[in-house]
Amino acid sequence: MDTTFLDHAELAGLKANWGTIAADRQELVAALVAEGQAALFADWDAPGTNDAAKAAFLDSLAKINGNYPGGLVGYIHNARKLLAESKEGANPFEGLTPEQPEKVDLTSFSADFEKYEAVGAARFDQVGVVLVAGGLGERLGYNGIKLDIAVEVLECTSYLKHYADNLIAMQARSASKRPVPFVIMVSQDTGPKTIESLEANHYFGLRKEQVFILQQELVPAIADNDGALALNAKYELILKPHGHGDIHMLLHTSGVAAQLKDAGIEYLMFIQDTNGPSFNTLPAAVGVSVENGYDFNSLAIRRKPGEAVGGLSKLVGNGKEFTLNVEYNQLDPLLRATINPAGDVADETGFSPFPGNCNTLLIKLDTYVRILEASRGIIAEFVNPKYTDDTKSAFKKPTRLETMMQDLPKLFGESEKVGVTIFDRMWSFSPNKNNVADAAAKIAAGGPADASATAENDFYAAGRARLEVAGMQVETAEEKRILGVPFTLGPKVILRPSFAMTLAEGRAKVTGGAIRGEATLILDGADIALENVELAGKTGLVVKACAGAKVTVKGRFENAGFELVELGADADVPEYLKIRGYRFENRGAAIYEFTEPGEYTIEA
Ligand code: UGB
Repeated sequence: MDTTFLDHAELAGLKANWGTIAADRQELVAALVAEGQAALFADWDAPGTNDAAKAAFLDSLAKINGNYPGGLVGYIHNARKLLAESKEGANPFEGLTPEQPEKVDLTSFSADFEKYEAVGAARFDQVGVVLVAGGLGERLGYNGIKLDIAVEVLECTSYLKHYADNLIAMQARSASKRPVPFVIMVSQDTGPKTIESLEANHYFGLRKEQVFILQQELVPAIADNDGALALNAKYELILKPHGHGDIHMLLHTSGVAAQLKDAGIEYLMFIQDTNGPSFNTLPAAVGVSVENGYDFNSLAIRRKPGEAVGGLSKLVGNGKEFTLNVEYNQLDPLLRATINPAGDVADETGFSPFPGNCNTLLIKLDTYVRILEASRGIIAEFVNPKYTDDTKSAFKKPTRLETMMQDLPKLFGESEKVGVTIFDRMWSFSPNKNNVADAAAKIAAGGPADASATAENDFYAAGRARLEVAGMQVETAEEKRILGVPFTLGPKVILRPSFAMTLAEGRAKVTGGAIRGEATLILDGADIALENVELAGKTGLVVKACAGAKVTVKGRFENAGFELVELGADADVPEYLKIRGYRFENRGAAIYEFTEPGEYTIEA
């Protein structure tokens, strides 16, 4: 190797240490110096001083080099190119005008909805689920991993258990009974606790082999437009998160995407860590993708102008058109520059004309693997430096390359088809992202709260909707503000996925009946049938039936049920309660559990 570069005065320390550096590390250092990164190695201490720190520094460089397709040199090249574009003020939407994307509207439970559900439900064993869970709940004020938070506090089901329950329910319904692959992307921040949670709970009934944990790594921060890697201190890089788009790189580099394709999986459904309703939409979304030949199906809601979800649009111009998420911070300027000088505002429907991205994505695996191979999984990186002034020659603080998972269609050509499926918000999108104070402020400003209480509220609302479709009479209780966040007091309905994954299943299992006010109904089991069941007041009824237990429930139940207890802002309670401001107390709900196969009747 040519080591003349070591003769530079600033590299005298490195030169003195050179003989102690392993050959592969020497190669990497030389490559970095050739890329203008000599500052990383300037002023090294003499051998014998800080040797452990030097070794750790080289280890960290080697690790990052191995993780990123194209290595550190590739990362620096990508950074330089993107930073040059950013400096020029290149507009990524130059010449493009937003139009309506191709979309299927499933905001009501129409015959079409059920047709799509039937198509999707027949393919449960051809679907894998990818959960991106590398983010910390900083906005939420929760110290653990978000997957451990309870999606509801009647039974305190964590998001992770809720997702696992859905996978198990999909498996139970498929002809092949093949385990549904479950890919979880974690980060250094969330990985250990995610694994701990899975192991402590015996993988929530999943097989360990069906769960693929992929860990995203941090990327180096960049100090200037030349792509100089930034140091925190001598021998220590500044590292930052690369974004949820890492999932594509990891599915490629791990070989998992190709492996699942070879195993016969046809679609991957990508979901976020705390969007509980994702599985409500899965059967119909799969049906839509199959029927319409979508390679990429973005699940969406009617977006409120200004809300922090991207807008889905077809961008047309420069002889091309492609359907993309325009991230929430870019939508307003794009609209102002093109079709509406007023920017991100409502149309006559009261919503943004552009459907809001739930970031629940259904991707056809065949197409996906092809795109991953061509791109090595590096999907539409971008950079967003904060410059010190208009000359754009220096940054306020080091920046880094980022990537978002919804940007995959940026790599699509004419033959790939992108569509949008719009669902009712309660049914499809109720993330748990904000602490109570921020949620209350968002509500006061007229926006969605996206908080623990609203996520739980929508969980029950989806249960009520399923009962209503099944023909049960549902009378909703009043809405209350708890610490400024709205919560409907009832009925609180949890229909576990074991009971129903499609509207048709609910319809087949529920006949007549009524549920009103603050009543609670929890059903968990494949073979439970309700015949003219009535629950009024605060009555609570919980029925759980193991596989092979066939339970028929009849009559009018009356008991003291579950009572909501408000906790106040300063209550000394665990964080999962603090982030919602209430808990439930069982004051005498009827609870039936059948743990042996057989035929049972519960008659009030
Ligand atoms: N995530 C990771 O796994 N790794 C990371 O490095 C970062 C995040 P945020 P964001 O649904 O409301 C997205 O931070 O990025 C996971 C869409 O871009 O909650 O602000 C993380 O664990 C936006 O269009 O969201 O915005 C979580 O599961 C809109 O749809 C997920 O990525 C918005 O989500 C999202 O991370 C939304």
